[in-house]
Amino acid sequence: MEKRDLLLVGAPMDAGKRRQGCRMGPDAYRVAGLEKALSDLGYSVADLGDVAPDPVDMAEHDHLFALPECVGWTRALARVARDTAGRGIPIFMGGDHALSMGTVAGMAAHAQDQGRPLFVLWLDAHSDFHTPNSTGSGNLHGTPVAYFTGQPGFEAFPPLAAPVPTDRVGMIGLRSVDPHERAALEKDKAMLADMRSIDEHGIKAPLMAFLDKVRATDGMLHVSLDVDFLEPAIAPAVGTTVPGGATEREAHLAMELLHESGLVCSLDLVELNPFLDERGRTAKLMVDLAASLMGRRIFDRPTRSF
Ligand code: EXY
Ligand code: MN
Ligand code: MN
Ligand code: MN
Repeated sequence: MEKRDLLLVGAPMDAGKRRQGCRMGPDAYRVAGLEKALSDLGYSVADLGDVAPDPVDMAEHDHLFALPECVGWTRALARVARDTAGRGIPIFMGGDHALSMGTVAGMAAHAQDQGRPLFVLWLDAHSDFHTPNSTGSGNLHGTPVAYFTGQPGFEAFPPLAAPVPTDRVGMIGLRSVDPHERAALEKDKAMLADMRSIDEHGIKAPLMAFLDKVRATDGMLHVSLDVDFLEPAIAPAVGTTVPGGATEREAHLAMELLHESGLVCSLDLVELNPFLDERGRTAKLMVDLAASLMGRRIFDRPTRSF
C-alpha cells in the first residue's frame, strides 16, 4: 500500500468544557515524540503548527460554556480539515472533543467533494450525542456527534456542507451515556458497542463489522480517539475518567486492525489533559496508539522506562 503523507495539526481547544488543560495537548504530543514515531514508520510527516479559532461576533450564552469560542473553533477547523485532507492524512492533536465538530464537518465536506461517504468511528466512554438543548452540563465537548449528524439545536454553528448520517457512525467503548443521549441514540441506527459487549465478544467483532460497512460503500473513515476510551489506570490524563475502559492491548488491537483495513483518512486525538498526567505516560500511550494505527507492528514497539 502506498504511504500517504501525514499532516500534524495542533488544535489547542479548551473551550468545550470548564476544566482547563487540554490546550497543552498538542505540545504534549510533540514532546512525547509523535512526529518521530510516525516518520520512523517511513512516512513523510509535516507538523503544520497550531490552528487558532476564527473571531466570532456573538454574545456568550447563559447555559452553554464558551459558545462563541466553540463556534470559532468549528469554523477554523472545518476549513483546515477540508484543505489538508487533499494533501494527506490529517492527524488533529487536541484539544478537547468539541474540536471534532470542525474536523468531522470538514472531512465530510472533503469526502463529498470526492463523491464518497464519510464514516466516523468514535472511540470514547461517552456518546457525545447531546444537543445544546439537552446538555445538562452546558459543556459542548458532550455534543459533537449530534452536531455533525445534523441534529436540531445547533443554529449558532456553521451549517454543515455534508451531515454524516447516524448509520455511518460507530461507537466503541461506551460506558457513560446520559438518559437524553440514550433516548436519542435508540431512535437511530448508529453502531453502538459498549464495554459490556466488548468484555463478552472482544473488540474485534464490532470493529470488523463496522469496517465491512465502510468498505461496502467505498467509504472513507475518520477515527476520533478520546483518551477516556482507555482504562483510567493506564491513561489518567483526562478530566472525564470512567473506570472499566479499554485495556492497552484492546486499544492496540483496534489500531492494528484499523491500519490493516487501509480505510482511515483522518484521526482526532482528543481530551488529553497534560496537567493531569503522570510523567507523560498518557501522552506516550496515545503516541504509541497513533503509531499502531499508522502501521507500527507489535514487535517494533520500543521498550520504555518511566
Ligand atoms: N455526558 C456528559 C456531559 O454532557 O457533560 C459528559 C460528556 C463528556 C464528554 C467527553 C469528552 O467525551
Ligand atoms: Mn468524547
Ligand atoms: Mn469521553
Ligand atoms: Mn525482553
